[in-house]
Amino acid sequence: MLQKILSEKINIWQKEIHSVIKEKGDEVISEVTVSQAYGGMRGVKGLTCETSAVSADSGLIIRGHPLKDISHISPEEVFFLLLTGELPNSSSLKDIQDQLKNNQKVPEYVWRILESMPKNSHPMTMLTIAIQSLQVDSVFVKKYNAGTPKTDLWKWTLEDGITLLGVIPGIAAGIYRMRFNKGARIEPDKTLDWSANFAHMLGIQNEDFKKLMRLYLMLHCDHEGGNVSAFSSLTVASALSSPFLSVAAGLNGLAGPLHGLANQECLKFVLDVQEHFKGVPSEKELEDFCWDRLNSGRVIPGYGHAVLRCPDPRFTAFMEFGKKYITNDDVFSVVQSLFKVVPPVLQEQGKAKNPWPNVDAASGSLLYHYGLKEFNYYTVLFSISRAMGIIAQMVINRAMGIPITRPKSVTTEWIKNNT
Ligand code: NMX
Ligand code: MLT
Repeated sequence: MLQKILSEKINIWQKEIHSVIKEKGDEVISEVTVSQAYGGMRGVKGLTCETSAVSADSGLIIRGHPLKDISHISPEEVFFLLLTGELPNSSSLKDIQDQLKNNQKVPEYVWRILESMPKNSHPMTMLTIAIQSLQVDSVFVKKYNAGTPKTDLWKWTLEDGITLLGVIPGIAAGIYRMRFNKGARIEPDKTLDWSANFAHMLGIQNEDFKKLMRLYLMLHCDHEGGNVSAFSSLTVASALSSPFLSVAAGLNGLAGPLHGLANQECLKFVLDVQEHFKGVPSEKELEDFCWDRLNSGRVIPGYGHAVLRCPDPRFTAFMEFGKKYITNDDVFSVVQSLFKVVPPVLQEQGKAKNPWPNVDAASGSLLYHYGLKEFNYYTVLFSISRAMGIIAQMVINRAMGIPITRPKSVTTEWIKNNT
Protein backbone atom coordinates (compact mmCIF):
# COMPACT_ATOMS: atom_id res chain seq x y z
CA MET A 1 0.00 0.00 0.00
CA LEU A 2 2.81 2.42 0.96
CA GLN A 3 4.63 1.66 -2.30
CA LYS A 4 1.44 2.34 -4.29
CA ILE A 5 0.73 5.63 -2.52
CA LEU A 6 4.32 6.69 -3.06
CA SER A 7 4.33 5.71 -6.75
CA GLU A 8 1.41 8.04 -7.39
CA LYS A 9 3.01 10.90 -5.47
CA ILE A 10 6.41 10.38 -7.04
CA ASN A 11 4.91 10.84 -10.51
CA ILE A 12 3.53 14.21 -9.44
CA TRP A 13 6.73 15.28 -7.60
CA GLN A 14 8.91 14.36 -10.59
CA LYS A 15 6.82 16.56 -12.90
CA GLU A 16 6.85 19.39 -10.39
CA ILE A 17 10.61 19.26 -9.97
CA HIS A 18 11.21 19.05 -13.72
CA SER A 19 9.12 22.15 -14.25
CA VAL A 20 10.82 24.00 -11.35
CA ILE A 21 14.22 23.22 -12.87
CA LYS A 22 12.97 24.27 -16.32
CA GLU A 23 11.53 27.57 -15.08
CA LYS A 24 13.98 28.48 -12.35
CA GLY A 25 17.09 26.44 -13.08
CA ASP A 26 19.31 29.51 -13.48
CA GLU A 27 18.07 31.42 -10.42
CA VAL A 28 20.66 31.95 -7.67
CA ILE A 29 19.69 30.64 -4.20
CA SER A 30 23.03 31.06 -2.46
CA GLU A 31 26.46 32.58 -2.77
CA VAL A 32 29.54 31.14 -1.10
CA THR A 33 32.05 33.33 0.69
CA VAL A 34 35.62 32.35 1.43
CA SER A 35 34.74 32.07 5.14
CA GLN A 36 31.94 29.65 4.34
CA ALA A 37 34.25 27.51 2.20
CA TYR A 38 36.60 27.21 5.19
CA GLY A 39 33.71 27.09 7.68
CA GLY A 40 31.82 23.85 7.12
CA MET A 41 29.68 25.45 4.36
CA ARG A 42 27.53 26.93 7.11
CA GLY A 43 24.49 28.69 5.67
CA VAL A 44 25.22 27.66 2.07
CA LYS A 45 22.01 26.53 0.38
CA GLY A 46 23.32 23.83 -1.91
CA LEU A 47 20.93 20.91 -1.72
CA THR A 48 17.23 20.20 -1.51
CA CYS A 49 15.31 18.20 1.07
CA GLU A 50 11.59 17.48 0.88
CA THR A 51 11.05 15.61 4.16
CA SER A 52 11.69 18.43 6.60
CA ALA A 53 13.07 21.94 7.06
CA VAL A 54 14.73 23.59 10.05
CA SER A 55 13.75 27.18 10.78
CA ALA A 56 16.33 29.14 12.77
CA ASP A 57 13.54 30.73 14.82
CA SER A 58 11.26 27.78 15.47
CA GLY A 59 13.12 24.56 14.70
CA LEU A 60 12.02 21.42 12.92
CA ILE A 61 9.10 21.49 10.49
CA ILE A 62 8.16 18.07 9.09
CA ARG A 63 6.34 18.28 5.75
CA GLY A 64 4.87 21.62 6.76
CA HIS A 65 3.94 20.57 10.32
CA PRO A 66 5.87 22.40 13.08
CA LEU A 67 7.23 19.79 15.45
CA LYS A 68 5.32 21.13 18.46
CA ASP A 69 2.02 20.34 16.69
CA ILE A 70 2.87 16.71 15.93
CA SER A 71 5.18 15.58 18.72
CA HIS A 72 2.39 13.26 19.93
CA ILE A 73 2.35 11.11 16.78
CA SER A 74 4.03 7.69 16.70
CA PRO A 75 7.34 6.94 14.95
CA GLU A 76 5.51 4.87 12.31
CA GLU A 77 3.20 7.80 11.61
CA VAL A 78 6.11 10.19 11.28
CA PHE A 79 7.91 7.81 8.91
CA PHE A 80 4.85 7.72 6.69
CA LEU A 81 4.62 11.51 6.88
CA LEU A 82 8.30 11.98 6.01
CA LEU A 83 7.95 9.73 2.98
CA THR A 84 4.59 10.73 1.59
CA GLY A 85 3.91 14.21 2.96
CA GLU A 86 0.68 13.00 4.55
CA LEU A 87 -0.32 11.53 7.88
CA PRO A 88 -1.47 7.92 7.44
CA ASN A 89 -5.08 6.83 7.87
CA SER A 90 -5.69 3.76 10.01
CA SER A 91 -5.25 1.25 7.18
CA SER A 92 -2.02 2.83 5.90
CA LEU A 93 -0.72 2.90 9.46
CA LYS A 94 -1.52 -0.76 9.94
CA ASP A 95 0.12 -1.55 6.59
CA ILE A 96 3.41 0.12 7.56
CA GLN A 97 3.33 -1.44 11.03
CA ASP A 98 2.75 -4.87 9.50
CA GLN A 99 5.64 -4.38 7.07
CA LEU A 100 7.94 -3.48 9.96
CA LYS A 101 6.77 -6.49 12.00
CA ASN A 102 7.35 -8.81 9.04
CA ASN A 103 10.99 -7.73 9.05
CA GLN A 104 11.69 -8.06 12.76
CA LYS A 105 13.85 -11.16 12.57
CA VAL A 106 17.54 -10.37 12.97
CA PRO A 107 19.67 -12.73 10.82
CA GLU A 108 21.85 -15.11 12.87
CA TYR A 109 25.05 -13.89 11.16
CA VAL A 110 24.49 -10.44 12.67
CA TRP A 111 24.64 -11.90 16.19
CA ARG A 112 27.75 -13.90 15.35
CA ILE A 113 29.49 -10.78 14.06
CA LEU A 114 28.50 -8.77 17.14
CA GLU A 115 29.52 -11.55 19.51
CA SER A 116 32.98 -11.69 17.93
CA MET A 117 33.68 -8.00 18.56
CA PRO A 118 35.85 -6.80 21.47
CA LYS A 119 33.75 -6.64 24.64
CA ASN A 120 34.50 -2.95 25.13
CA SER A 121 33.37 -1.93 21.61
CA HIS A 122 31.36 1.24 21.53
CA PRO A 123 27.66 0.44 20.95
CA MET A 124 27.65 2.77 17.93
CA THR A 125 30.51 0.80 16.36
CA MET A 126 28.54 -2.38 16.96
CA LEU A 127 25.39 -0.88 15.46
CA THR A 128 26.96 0.38 12.27
CA ILE A 129 28.91 -2.84 11.71
CA ALA A 130 25.67 -4.82 12.17
CA ILE A 131 23.85 -2.57 9.69
CA GLN A 132 26.64 -2.88 7.13
CA SER A 133 26.60 -6.65 7.45
CA LEU A 134 22.95 -6.67 6.27
CA GLN A 135 24.22 -5.52 2.85
CA VAL A 136 24.60 -9.20 1.93
CA ASP A 137 20.79 -9.44 1.67
CA SER A 138 20.27 -6.10 -0.09
CA VAL A 139 17.47 -6.25 -2.65
CA PHE A 140 18.70 -2.91 -4.02
CA VAL A 141 22.08 -4.48 -4.87
CA LYS A 142 20.45 -7.53 -6.47
CA LYS A 143 18.14 -5.38 -8.57
CA TYR A 144 20.95 -3.01 -9.54
CA ASN A 145 23.13 -5.95 -10.59
CA ALA A 146 20.22 -7.35 -12.60
CA GLY A 147 20.07 -4.10 -14.58
CA THR A 148 16.95 -2.51 -13.07
CA PRO A 149 16.37 0.89 -14.68
CA LYS A 150 17.52 3.88 -12.64
CA THR A 151 13.95 5.17 -12.43
CA ASP A 152 12.89 2.10 -10.44
CA LEU A 153 15.75 2.09 -7.94
CA TRP A 154 13.74 4.04 -5.38
CA LYS A 155 11.43 1.02 -4.95
CA TRP A 156 14.32 -1.19 -3.86
CA THR A 157 15.76 1.59 -1.73
CA LEU A 158 12.41 1.61 0.05
CA GLU A 159 12.32 -2.17 0.34
CA ASP A 160 15.79 -2.29 1.94
CA GLY A 161 14.84 0.71 4.06
CA ILE A 162 11.82 -1.05 5.48
CA THR A 163 13.87 -4.19 6.10
CA LEU A 164 16.35 -2.06 8.01
CA LEU A 165 13.70 -0.25 10.03
CA GLY A 166 12.05 -3.57 10.85
CA VAL A 167 15.23 -5.12 12.12
CA ILE A 168 17.03 -2.15 13.72
CA PRO A 169 15.15 -2.12 17.07
CA GLY A 170 15.99 -5.80 17.59
CA ILE A 171 19.65 -5.27 16.70
CA ALA A 172 19.88 -2.21 18.94
CA ALA A 173 18.19 -3.95 21.86
CA GLY A 174 20.39 -7.03 21.37
CA ILE A 175 23.50 -4.79 21.47
CA TYR A 176 22.26 -3.26 24.73
CA ARG A 177 21.73 -6.62 26.40
CA MET A 178 24.98 -8.10 25.08
CA ARG A 179 27.24 -5.11 25.67
CA PHE A 180 25.96 -4.35 29.18
CA ASN A 181 25.51 -7.93 30.43
CA LYS A 182 21.74 -7.71 30.77
CA GLY A 183 21.16 -11.39 30.07
CA ALA A 184 19.67 -13.21 27.11
CA ARG A 185 18.15 -11.36 24.18
CA ILE A 186 14.39 -10.78 24.41
CA GLU A 187 12.26 -11.88 21.46
CA PRO A 188 10.04 -9.27 19.79
CA ASP A 189 6.36 -9.16 20.76
CA LYS A 190 4.17 -8.95 17.64
CA THR A 191 1.34 -7.31 19.60
CA LEU A 192 3.43 -4.20 20.29
CA ASP A 193 4.13 -1.28 18.00
CA TRP A 194 7.65 -0.32 16.87
CA SER A 195 8.73 1.78 19.85
CA ALA A 196 6.94 -0.25 22.55
CA ASN A 197 8.48 -3.38 21.13
CA PHE A 198 11.91 -1.79 21.30
CA ALA A 199 11.35 -0.89 24.98
CA HIS A 200 10.20 -4.48 25.58
CA MET A 201 13.32 -5.94 23.90
CA LEU A 202 15.57 -3.67 25.95
CA GLY A 203 14.04 -5.33 28.99
CA ILE A 204 12.87 -2.11 30.67
CA GLN A 205 9.32 -2.92 31.68
CA ASN A 206 7.76 0.40 32.60
CA GLU A 207 4.74 1.98 30.90
CA ASP A 208 6.13 5.52 31.19
CA PHE A 209 9.43 4.38 29.67
CA LYS A 210 7.42 3.04 26.71
CA LYS A 211 5.86 6.49 26.34
CA LEU A 212 9.33 8.02 26.46
CA MET A 213 10.55 5.66 23.72
CA ARG A 214 7.61 6.61 21.51
CA LEU A 215 8.49 10.29 21.95
CA TYR A 216 12.24 9.71 21.67
CA LEU A 217 12.01 7.73 18.43
CA MET A 218 9.65 10.29 16.95
CA LEU A 219 11.61 13.42 17.90
CA HIS A 220 14.99 12.42 16.45
CA CYS A 221 13.65 11.25 13.09
CA ASP A 222 14.89 13.97 10.74
CA HIS A 223 16.52 17.42 10.68
CA GLU A 224 16.50 18.44 7.01
CA GLY A 225 19.30 17.40 4.63
CA GLY A 226 22.48 19.15 5.72
CA ASN A 227 23.16 17.65 9.15
CA VAL A 228 26.21 15.38 9.27
CA SER A 229 24.32 12.08 9.43
CA ALA A 230 21.77 12.76 6.68
CA PHE A 231 24.25 14.52 4.43
CA SER A 232 26.86 11.75 4.77
CA SER A 233 24.29 9.03 4.11
CA LEU A 234 22.88 10.83 1.11
CA THR A 235 26.34 11.42 -0.32
CA VAL A 236 27.15 7.72 -0.03
CA ALA A 237 23.73 6.76 -1.42
CA SER A 238 24.26 9.12 -4.37
CA ALA A 239 27.03 6.77 -5.53
CA LEU A 240 24.29 4.08 -5.60
CA SER A 241 25.77 2.31 -2.60
CA SER A 242 23.13 0.19 -0.91
CA PRO A 243 20.80 1.67 1.74
CA PHE A 244 22.60 -0.43 4.39
CA LEU A 245 26.05 0.98 3.59
CA SER A 246 24.62 4.46 3.20
CA VAL A 247 22.72 4.53 6.49
CA ALA A 248 25.74 3.06 8.31
CA ALA A 249 27.94 5.83 6.85
CA GLY A 250 25.63 8.53 8.18
CA LEU A 251 25.32 6.91 11.59
CA ASN A 252 29.11 6.85 11.83
CA GLY A 253 28.85 10.62 11.58
CA LEU A 254 26.12 10.67 14.22
CA ALA A 255 28.64 8.93 16.49
CA GLY A 256 30.73 12.13 16.70
CA PRO A 257 30.54 14.23 19.91
CA LEU A 258 29.60 17.40 18.03
CA HIS A 259 26.62 15.56 16.50
CA GLY A 260 24.59 12.70 18.04
CA LEU A 261 27.20 11.57 20.55
CA ALA A 262 26.55 14.88 22.32
CA ASN A 263 23.66 13.13 24.13
CA GLN A 264 26.18 10.79 25.80
CA GLU A 265 28.53 13.71 26.52
CA CYS A 266 25.70 15.75 27.89
CA LEU A 267 24.53 13.21 30.44
CA LYS A 268 28.16 12.67 31.45
CA PHE A 269 28.46 16.41 32.02
CA VAL A 270 25.25 16.48 34.09
CA LEU A 271 26.48 13.55 36.20
CA ASP A 272 29.85 15.30 36.68
CA VAL A 273 27.95 18.32 38.00
CA GLN A 274 25.91 16.17 40.36
CA GLU A 275 28.98 14.28 41.54
CA HIS A 276 31.05 17.44 42.00
CA PHE A 277 28.41 19.14 44.15
CA LYS A 278 27.03 15.93 45.69
CA GLY A 279 23.56 16.93 44.49
CA VAL A 280 21.96 19.89 42.77
CA PRO A 281 24.18 23.00 42.94
CA SER A 282 22.97 26.58 43.32
CA GLU A 283 22.74 28.56 40.10
CA LYS A 284 25.86 30.54 41.04
CA GLU A 285 27.83 27.32 41.62
CA LEU A 286 26.61 25.94 38.31
CA GLU A 287 27.55 29.13 36.51
CA ASP A 288 31.13 28.91 37.88
CA PHE A 289 31.29 25.23 36.90
CA CYS A 290 30.28 26.11 33.31
CA TRP A 291 32.87 28.89 33.12
CA ASP A 292 35.57 26.47 34.31
CA ARG A 293 34.63 24.09 31.55
CA LEU A 294 34.61 26.82 28.91
CA ASN A 295 37.89 28.24 30.16
CA SER A 296 39.50 24.82 29.83
CA GLY A 297 38.63 24.96 26.12
CA ARG A 298 35.69 22.53 26.17
CA VAL A 299 32.16 22.99 24.84
CA ILE A 300 29.00 22.75 26.93
CA PRO A 301 27.38 19.66 25.39
CA GLY A 302 23.73 19.96 24.42
CA TYR A 303 23.98 23.70 23.72
CA GLY A 304 24.49 25.52 20.44
CA HIS A 305 23.47 24.63 16.92
CA ALA A 306 24.63 25.23 13.38
CA VAL A 307 21.16 26.33 12.17
CA LEU A 308 18.89 26.95 15.17
CA ARG A 309 18.83 30.30 16.92
CA CYS A 310 16.20 29.40 19.52
CA PRO A 311 15.60 26.62 22.08
CA ASP A 312 15.20 23.42 20.08
CA PRO A 313 11.51 22.35 20.08
CA ARG A 314 12.74 18.78 20.55
CA PHE A 315 14.40 19.89 23.81
CA THR A 316 11.13 21.61 24.80
CA ALA A 317 9.17 18.40 24.13
CA PHE A 318 11.55 16.40 26.33
CA MET A 319 11.35 19.01 29.10
CA GLU A 320 7.56 18.87 28.98
CA PHE A 321 7.71 15.09 29.26
CA GLY A 322 10.08 15.36 32.22
CA LYS A 323 7.91 17.91 34.00
CA LYS A 324 4.86 15.71 33.51
CA TYR A 325 6.32 12.35 34.50
CA ILE A 326 9.36 13.00 36.69
CA THR A 327 9.49 14.38 40.22
CA ASN A 328 12.31 14.55 42.80
CA ASP A 329 15.08 13.58 40.44
CA ASP A 330 18.43 15.35 40.93
CA VAL A 331 19.67 14.59 37.42
CA PHE A 332 16.60 16.15 35.81
CA SER A 333 16.83 19.09 38.25
CA VAL A 334 20.43 19.75 37.13
CA VAL A 335 19.19 19.76 33.51
CA GLN A 336 16.51 22.29 34.44
CA SER A 337 19.07 24.51 36.20
CA LEU A 338 21.46 24.28 33.26
CA PHE A 339 18.69 25.61 31.03
CA LYS A 340 18.59 28.74 33.21
CA VAL A 341 22.34 29.13 33.60
CA VAL A 342 24.00 28.11 30.32
CA PRO A 343 22.38 30.49 27.77
CA PRO A 344 23.47 33.69 29.58
CA VAL A 345 26.94 32.22 30.17
CA LEU A 346 27.36 31.39 26.47
CA GLN A 347 25.97 34.82 25.55
CA GLU A 348 28.50 36.49 27.82
CA GLN A 349 31.32 34.39 26.38
CA GLY A 350 30.19 35.58 22.97
CA LYS A 351 31.47 32.70 20.85
CA ALA A 352 28.53 30.36 20.25
CA LYS A 353 26.10 31.81 17.70
CA ASN A 354 23.26 29.97 19.39
CA PRO A 355 23.30 29.87 23.21
CA TRP A 356 20.16 27.72 23.45
CA PRO A 357 19.77 24.00 24.20
CA ASN A 358 19.55 21.48 21.37
CA VAL A 359 17.89 18.04 21.28
CA ASP A 360 20.66 16.44 23.30
CA ALA A 361 20.45 18.64 26.39
CA ALA A 362 17.57 16.86 28.14
CA SER A 363 17.07 13.42 26.61
CA GLY A 364 19.76 11.60 28.63
CA SER A 365 18.35 12.67 31.99
CA LEU A 366 15.00 11.09 31.09
CA LEU A 367 16.62 7.82 30.01
CA TYR A 368 18.68 7.81 33.19
CA HIS A 369 15.56 8.27 35.29
CA TYR A 370 14.04 5.06 33.92
CA GLY A 371 17.18 3.05 34.56
CA LEU A 372 18.80 3.26 31.13
CA LYS A 373 22.03 4.47 32.70
CA GLU A 374 24.62 3.27 30.19
CA PHE A 375 25.10 6.63 28.52
CA ASN A 376 27.47 5.42 25.82
CA TYR A 377 24.38 3.64 24.48
CA TYR A 378 22.35 6.83 24.01
CA THR A 379 23.45 7.60 20.45
CA VAL A 380 22.12 4.18 19.40
CA LEU A 381 18.63 5.39 20.34
CA PHE A 382 19.14 8.54 18.27
CA SER A 383 20.27 6.30 15.38
CA ILE A 384 17.16 4.12 15.35
CA SER A 385 15.05 7.21 14.92
CA ARG A 386 17.35 9.05 12.52
CA ALA A 387 17.37 6.00 10.22
CA MET A 388 13.74 6.87 9.35
CA GLY A 389 14.57 10.35 8.05
CA ILE A 390 17.65 9.18 6.21
CA ILE A 391 15.73 6.38 4.49
CA ALA A 392 12.88 8.70 3.55
CA GLN A 393 15.34 11.23 2.10
CA MET A 394 17.21 8.49 0.21
CA VAL A 395 14.02 7.11 -1.35
CA ILE A 396 12.97 10.57 -2.51
CA ASN A 397 16.42 11.45 -3.88
CA ARG A 398 16.51 8.19 -5.84
CA ALA A 399 12.98 8.77 -7.15
CA MET A 400 13.86 12.32 -8.21
CA GLY A 401 17.00 11.08 -9.98
CA ILE A 402 19.30 13.31 -7.93
CA PRO A 403 22.78 12.57 -9.37
CA ILE A 404 26.00 11.69 -7.60
CA THR A 405 27.06 14.37 -5.07
CA ARG A 406 30.23 16.08 -6.19
CA PRO A 407 30.75 19.73 -5.19
CA LYS A 408 33.88 21.48 -6.37
CA SER A 409 36.70 22.19 -3.95
CA VAL A 410 39.38 24.85 -4.38
CA THR A 411 42.87 25.28 -2.97
CA THR A 412 44.03 28.17 -0.79
CA GLU A 413 46.31 29.12 -3.67
CA TRP A 414 43.26 29.35 -5.94
CA ILE A 415 41.48 31.60 -3.43
CA LYS A 416 44.50 33.86 -3.14
CA ASN A 417 44.79 34.20 -6.92
CA ASN A 418 41.12 34.36 -7.87
CA THR A 419 39.27 36.41 -5.24
N1 NMX B 1 29.87 25.46 24.24
C1 NMX B 1 31.00 26.19 24.06
N2 NMX B 1 31.35 26.74 22.90
C2 NMX B 1 30.50 26.59 21.88
C3 NMX B 1 29.28 25.89 21.99
C4 NMX B 1 29.00 25.30 23.23
N3 NMX B 1 27.91 24.56 23.43
N4 NMX B 1 28.64 25.92 20.81
C5 NMX B 1 29.45 26.61 19.97
N5 NMX B 1 30.56 27.01 20.61
C6 NMX B 1 31.74 27.68 20.05
C7 NMX B 1 32.31 26.83 18.92
O1 NMX B 1 33.12 25.78 19.45
C8 NMX B 1 33.07 27.85 18.14
O2 NMX B 1 34.26 28.13 18.82
P1 NMX B 1 35.64 28.44 18.02
O3 NMX B 1 35.37 29.71 17.28
O4 NMX B 1 36.65 28.56 19.10
O5 NMX B 1 35.87 27.28 17.11
C9 NMX B 1 32.17 29.08 18.25
O6 NMX B 1 31.36 28.88 19.42
C10 NMX B 1 31.26 29.29 17.07
O7 NMX B 1 30.53 28.10 16.83
P2 NMX B 1 29.05 28.17 16.23
O8 NMX B 1 29.14 28.79 14.86
O9 NMX B 1 28.12 28.78 17.19
O10 NMX B 1 28.67 26.62 16.17
P3 NMX B 1 28.87 25.61 14.95
O11 NMX B 1 27.78 25.81 13.98
O12 NMX B 1 30.25 25.66 14.42
O13 NMX B 1 28.71 24.21 15.70
C11 NMX B 1 27.71 22.76 17.30
C12 NMX B 1 27.46 23.77 16.17
C13 NMX B 1 26.40 22.09 17.65
C14 NMX B 1 28.69 21.70 16.80
C15 NMX B 1 28.29 23.53 18.52
O14 NMX B 1 27.32 24.44 18.99
C16 NMX B 1 28.72 22.61 19.63
O15 NMX B 1 29.86 22.13 19.61
N6 NMX B 1 27.81 22.32 20.64
C17 NMX B 1 28.12 21.38 21.68
C18 NMX B 1 27.97 19.96 21.17
C19 NMX B 1 26.52 19.61 20.90
O16 NMX B 1 25.66 19.87 21.71
N7 NMX B 1 26.28 18.99 19.74
C20 NMX B 1 24.94 18.46 19.44
C21 NMX B 1 24.24 19.13 18.27
C22 NMX B 1 22.88 18.54 18.05
N8 NMX B 1 22.94 17.20 17.54
O17 NMX B 1 22.26 16.36 18.06
O18 NMX B 1 23.61 16.89 16.60
C1 MLT C 1 20.37 16.94 14.09
O1 MLT C 1 19.31 16.56 14.60
O2 MLT C 1 20.81 16.44 13.05
C2 MLT C 1 21.17 17.96 14.82
O3 MLT C 1 20.35 18.88 15.47
C3 MLT C 1 22.28 18.57 14.04
C4 MLT C 1 21.93 19.40 12.84
O4 MLT C 1 20.79 19.66 12.50
O5 MLT C 1 22.91 19.87 12.22
